[in-house]
Amino acid sequence: MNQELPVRHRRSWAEPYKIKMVELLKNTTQEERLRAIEMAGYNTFLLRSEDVYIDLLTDSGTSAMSDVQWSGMMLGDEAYSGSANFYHLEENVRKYYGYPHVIPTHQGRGAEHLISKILIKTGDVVPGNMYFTTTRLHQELAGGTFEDVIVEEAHDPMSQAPFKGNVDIQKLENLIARVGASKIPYITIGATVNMAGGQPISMANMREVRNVAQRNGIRIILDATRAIENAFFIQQREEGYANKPVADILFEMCSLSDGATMSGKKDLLVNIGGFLAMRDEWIYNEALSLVVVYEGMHTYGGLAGRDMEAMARGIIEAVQDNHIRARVGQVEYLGHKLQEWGIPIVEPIGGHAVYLDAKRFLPHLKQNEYPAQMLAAQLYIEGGIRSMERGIVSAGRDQLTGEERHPRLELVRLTIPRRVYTQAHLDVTAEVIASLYDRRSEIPGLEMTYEPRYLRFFQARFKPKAN
Ligand code: PM9
Repeated sequence: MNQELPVRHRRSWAEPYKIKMVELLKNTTQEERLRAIEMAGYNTFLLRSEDVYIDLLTDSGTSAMSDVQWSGMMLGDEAYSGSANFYHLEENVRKYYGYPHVIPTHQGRGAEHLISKILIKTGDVVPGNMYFTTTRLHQELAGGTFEDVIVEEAHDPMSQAPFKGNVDIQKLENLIARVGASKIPYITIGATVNMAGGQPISMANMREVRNVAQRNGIRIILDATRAIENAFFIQQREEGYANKPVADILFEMCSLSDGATMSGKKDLLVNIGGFLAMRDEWIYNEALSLVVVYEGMHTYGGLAGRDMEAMARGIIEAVQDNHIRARVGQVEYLGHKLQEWGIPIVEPIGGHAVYLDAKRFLPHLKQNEYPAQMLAAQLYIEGGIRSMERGIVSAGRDQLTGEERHPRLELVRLTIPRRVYTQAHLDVTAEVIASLYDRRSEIPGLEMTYEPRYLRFFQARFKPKAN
């Protein structure tokens, strides 16, 4: 936007908010950070947050809530059942996402757990536009196998395709022909696609998937975690949507699915919360039975009334065009800076994060030396910046063979929390990355010293390999 104009004639976007309360940050020395990362087994998840200067680990639950959301927290109706805040949440999910039935859950994976248990039988296959860690694990624990049907461009960090989150329709049709529609309880559609670099799916592609699914009697479950960011990309890039509000695009996207799992900790600007939403009465009744076992009554699902109120109010703020433009604009600001300096990142720049391409950043390391894991650790040592590995460690092991999966993307995610950091923080981040890039050839690989059974990236430990 506006990039071609001389700077003085540009009209830049600015954040549509001002700051009322701040949290002070601690500066640490490089020696202190080296000690901290060693204690954390070279895993940024295991650092103490007080030892971090700029925290780009995740945008999950790390957003700054507005005064309107915080005042809503004081109106928490903490009744065991029938909380007024639940009904407010239900009303806003119906209005903006369009699903008639809503069950709150403590966060996104609570919703994934319920839908996987309800719909998947042993031996089933669940296609999707690239795996997500918790989503795939719940599908596997329910007896299913995940099959990736994303377009090939998604695996290429340099492809400039505008919708790298699209489903490859041919791959989907081949899969249905191979295993049979009766073995496919639903298709998971991620919007945006986190593991591909925050890449969007187009409305046209969602419509095509819908047609294939309807022809074969297969449901579609949308992972709506960052669907508002996806709707923004549709507005910016897809023909026919330039003049549509993001809220309308979101509603149309959801209309092409049968239900959704949601982590409110991302798009919806809250520190905790999620929901499962659906059209089908039968699924709703099953979810009503199961939610009381795993989350709590269906009118709170593991959340306090105040959390549901904050999420209900967050929905309204999150779908505003000026909010989402500034949110994605911040991510693009950091990405453009790194591009200008020739630092290898996933392109086009994603919606919630900039992803460093560790394969090109550290070409001297093999994938089984965990280059992205080490790059994330080095970023912390260099400048106190916390990021997250999204490569071989996150991909884990094949459930049948026990072998490590080797994803084509080996990435470090610099995730921007919503409404938290300023442009100056992003400048510092880019500068730290640039100085690390200058001494990249000195960076050694890692070996794993502890591997947990599930979702190993959260708690695995490593040590540098001797040269
Ligand atoms: N995403 C993230 O940092 C949280 C930690 S990593 C497991 O990106 C999608 C697309 C997500 C997601 C979490 C969940 C699970 C589902 N889908 O963390 O359980 O990005 O609320 O949501 C993280 P919860």
